[in-house]
Amino acid sequence: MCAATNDDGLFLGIDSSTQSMTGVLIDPRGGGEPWLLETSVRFDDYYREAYGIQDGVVKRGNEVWSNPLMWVEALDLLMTQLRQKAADAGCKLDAVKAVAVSGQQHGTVYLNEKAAGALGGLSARSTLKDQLSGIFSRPEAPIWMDSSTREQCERIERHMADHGGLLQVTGNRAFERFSGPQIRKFFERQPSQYAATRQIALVSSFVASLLAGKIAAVDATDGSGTNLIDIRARQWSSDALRATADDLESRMLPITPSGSEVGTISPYFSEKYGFAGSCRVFPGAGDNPSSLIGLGLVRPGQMGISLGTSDTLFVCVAEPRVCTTGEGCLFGSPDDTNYMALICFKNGSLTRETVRQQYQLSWEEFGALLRTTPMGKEPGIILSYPEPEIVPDVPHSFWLYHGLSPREVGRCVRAIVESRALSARIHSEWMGAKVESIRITGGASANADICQVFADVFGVPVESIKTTNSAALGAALRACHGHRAAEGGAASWEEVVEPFTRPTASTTPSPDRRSAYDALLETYRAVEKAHTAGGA
Ligand code: XUL
Repeated sequence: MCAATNDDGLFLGIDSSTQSMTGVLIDPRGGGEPWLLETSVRFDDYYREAYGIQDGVVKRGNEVWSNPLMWVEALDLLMTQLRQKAADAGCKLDAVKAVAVSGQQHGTVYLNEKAAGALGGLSARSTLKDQLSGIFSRPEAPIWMDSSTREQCERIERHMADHGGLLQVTGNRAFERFSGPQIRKFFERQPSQYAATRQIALVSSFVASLLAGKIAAVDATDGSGTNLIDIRARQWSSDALRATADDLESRMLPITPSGSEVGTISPYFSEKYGFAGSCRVFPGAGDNPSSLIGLGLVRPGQMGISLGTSDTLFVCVAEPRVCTTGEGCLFGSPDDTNYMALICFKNGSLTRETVRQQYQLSWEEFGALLRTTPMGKEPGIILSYPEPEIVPDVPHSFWLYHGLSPREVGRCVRAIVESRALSARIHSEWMGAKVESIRITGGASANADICQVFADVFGVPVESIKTTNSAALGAALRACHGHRAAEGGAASWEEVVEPFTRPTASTTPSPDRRSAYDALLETYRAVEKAHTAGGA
């Protein structure tokens, strides 16, 4: 039951991810057990036909996009669900003091000259969708799964070679999924639509704009996933903007610290869903940076792993150390001081899901096979790239079985999970982190057998927290921290995150398996190197 009165205050985080939109409402001063309420809209359940999506996206070859109008529609539905669930728990949305957004990183939303007026004039008598369908200069939003911009990446890198180098300036080499190369492709291929684009938002800043009823600034964490930012100054780099498209500076919104308020919530949400007019809106941040906060990783050296549509591994770092092998990323942390080093494997849940479906297993059966199949003297390896992969750089999809046959069901289940964990360990070596424990999140982290493999491969305890929606929780905690700072309270990040990020389960590594995995690590490294150009 919600313990908040209107004076105590609740905080809301909204995560707009690839496959769903999730809201997490928290009551930080509830006393006793920290209280949170979660609700989600899974896009395929409602919008599959209307927007032609599968798993939240549309694919054509290596182009992958989603539909920003679908996100607009989903926000109304999420708010309806949230109001109901909050009422069931005995509280009202007028107790929400502040809201912040988390969004899948790198995706871009193209707005025309009508957008600002339409956002500012929303009427609660109609829906968001009906009022905002005309604000896009491009109906699609290319997203992080798109890998179609290799040429644009090369052009941007070439231009930046004379201007300090893209990696050194922005903290990242040109990645096909990053916003800059995507914008460049749009500018090159659809010049008249580019000309009709007044502003370019990121997924997170777009959803924050809906909430604030005005076009919201981009926060430095999501800005650092664009290849357009000066990572140390946490501001747009004019050289990178010039390397990307003409007149881009006038189309990008200002960069703002994650902790500075965008404004108050639009009257649309107050009238329709009962939010107080004073409810603060904080900027949108990337989903991985939000997860960093949502997992409580506010001290340099702490590591998190998210097992979702993509698998990501990230570490909170004090210095902006770039990855010279070109496979890792560097983003700002939403604490506005530290940074986060990250690697992103595009083929996350799809690899586990493909194996599960291939043998028609339920998740319980998958977990049982993982538990009961012994490691064996010569464990098998599966290189699994159902989609072109980011890390290592694999331009064309393929599967490879090494030392086992697809007929060996139990060994394949074990190999698919082990191989993903070994890959995570190898490709995070550049971060140089001395890890004492790992916080794990994302859908697959609910599976204790999968957590055990990660604990054994890394040789450290793997801890999970109360929710697997760490990105939305991170947004809610950012809202809480930002609100307290705006009210003149000097809450430390540790204080804000601690009650919600205490480990609720911890998986201890087995010392015997750790040494077996040390040996298997080298076999995996060799197999990957032999079969992929970008192998370790
Ligand atoms: C990170 C990345 C993905 C997206 C989707 O660089 O591309 O993790 O943020 O969640």
